Amino acid sequence: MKFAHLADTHLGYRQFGLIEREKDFYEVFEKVIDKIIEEKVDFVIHSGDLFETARPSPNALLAFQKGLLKLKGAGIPMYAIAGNHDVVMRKGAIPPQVIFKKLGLKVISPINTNYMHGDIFIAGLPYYPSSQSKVLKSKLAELSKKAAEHEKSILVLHQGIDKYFGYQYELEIGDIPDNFDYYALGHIHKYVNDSFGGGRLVYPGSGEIWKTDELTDYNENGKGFVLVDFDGPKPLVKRVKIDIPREFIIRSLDYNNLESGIAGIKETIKDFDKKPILNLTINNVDSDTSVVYDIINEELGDLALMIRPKFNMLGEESIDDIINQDTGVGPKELLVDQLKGYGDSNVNQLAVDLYDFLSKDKIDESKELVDQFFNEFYNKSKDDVEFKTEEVETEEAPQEKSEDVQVTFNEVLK
Ligand SMILES: [Mn+2]
Repeated sequence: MKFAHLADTHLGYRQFGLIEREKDFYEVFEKVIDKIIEEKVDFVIHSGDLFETARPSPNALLAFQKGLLKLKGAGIPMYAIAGNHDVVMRKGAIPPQVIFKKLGLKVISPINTNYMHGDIFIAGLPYYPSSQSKVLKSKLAELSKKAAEHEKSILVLHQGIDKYFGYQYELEIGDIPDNFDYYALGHIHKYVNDSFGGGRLVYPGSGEIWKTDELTDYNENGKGFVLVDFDGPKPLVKRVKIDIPREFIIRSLDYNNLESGIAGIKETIKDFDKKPILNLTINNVDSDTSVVYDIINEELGDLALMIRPKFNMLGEESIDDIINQDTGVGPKELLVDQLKGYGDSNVNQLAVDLYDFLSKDKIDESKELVDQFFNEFYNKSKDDVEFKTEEVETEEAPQEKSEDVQVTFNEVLK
């Protein structure tokens, strides 16, 4: 028995508001499906964040339908859970995956937590926010008991785990039952393949570069999915890399050598099939930034899909410079010094930015900054926060089930 495991395809995501980027995500998904069919697997598992939003556009729905029908034509079923992006965190909300049940998609939900594929027990749960981790843990214990009755079992989840995602997680590694043979995880966009219990725990990573902070992992591991050979005593995991349609280029340029810097970039990107995204930092700028932007745009605008410039003015210290400094006695310097022992540069930058804003009483800017940070690094939106207060009632009060909305929800998921 062989299966494919993928996650975080985020269909419908229009990165930077560009239709080209939306198409890139569809293109990668199609390549993944074609490769899966070529590999003649027995089934596919999708571990959540199938779509970018809980209300996908017709284009996103069609992109998935196309893939699902191809799989169906090849006789390959897909098992899927909802991720944090697939569901509006509101009472009675249903994920878009449900639409595809009539086309054969096997949706794993709180109502329908498990399936048998031959003699393989496939169980899972959709994403639970951290405010619900108590409920999540008790449901995991139930699934673990059921799994004990089967020879081979798979647990499908879309959660952050402290061991792999230190900033924000709903589960600690010790919370996860250890009697499954394969842990099909989603949520973390980088590739993780770890030994856990008697089996393997895998995050296949996202299909495309969803945030630019995924570039480090992309350069190391690429993007793609995994194939799992489930016949032996332990699952054998093989990563399949799928080329993403366009490159992301990150460069630092010096204002004083702008011309040669631009020439170097032109040389790098001139033969690319698709126009890349350029993330440029221009240091020592001694002129109006709009003038520098015009030069860059004129030289590179036609060769790039998008240019994202950052300007550091001459004599102005960048956050990186400040964090790297050894000397200094002011409160800000002390803060920066303290942060050195803390290895996460994103959090360091947030702390320094907040210090700057708050010491100037910029309260609104600080709130905005924190919102942005959570959105970028924790995949959290305001919808999630609203959910926390409501969902506690839904899960813990059984009488909620008598509500019309909840009945509809249950029936659709059955
Ligand atoms: Mn995701």
